[in-house]
Amino acid sequence: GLHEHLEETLIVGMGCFWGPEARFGSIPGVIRTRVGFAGGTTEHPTYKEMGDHTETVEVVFNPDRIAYEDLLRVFWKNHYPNRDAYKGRQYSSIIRYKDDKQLAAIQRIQPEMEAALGESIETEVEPFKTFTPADERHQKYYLKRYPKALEQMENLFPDQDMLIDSTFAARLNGFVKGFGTITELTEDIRTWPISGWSQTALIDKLHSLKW
Ligand code: MHO
Repeated sequence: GLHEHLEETLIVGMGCFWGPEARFGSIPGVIRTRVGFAGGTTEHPTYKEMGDHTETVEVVFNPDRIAYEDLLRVFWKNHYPNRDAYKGRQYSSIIRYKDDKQLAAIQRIQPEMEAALGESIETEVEPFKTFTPADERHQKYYLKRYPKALEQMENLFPDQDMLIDSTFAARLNGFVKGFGTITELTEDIRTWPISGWSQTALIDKLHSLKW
């Protein structure tokens, strides 16, 4: 569509995918998030049988508002990126880049993060092949711990896809995990490319939610 040039995608694995979805979902400029499986060859991976895939998060963002480089810094600052740190392939540190521009950014930021860490980084960096979304119960996992609040947003998220694709849900999923404040989110909503009326409706909803 018309706005496609304003969307770019980060695909990373950094341990259990619930936390990274909440963390990235809270960042202004991030449009939507999903958790799923990438990095392997097994067809039709599921949570129970992901084969050689890794738990990953797909972060769709507006590059005019947040740089891929900045998201890479968030990625590397928030997990220990060396392969033996986790319990095997499911929790590896991986990046799947979408184009040469992303690869160049990785090659610029990695040495900076290695200097900060004081160690070489072993994150597995390869071109993107596939991302398979995990089943619904894993999407916006922390927000789903608040069914009472979700009930008050039934009109916003009449089905699971609406919840999965929603910027508001991504922010709230971060908020309940401790990322960001109501004040910051209110200011953020005022910058979203929706009508002023829609912004006000979301802000009213945000301030009236009973958790
Ligand atoms: N709660 C699990 C991790 C789930 S994450 C989707 C645990 O702490 O072992 O892998």
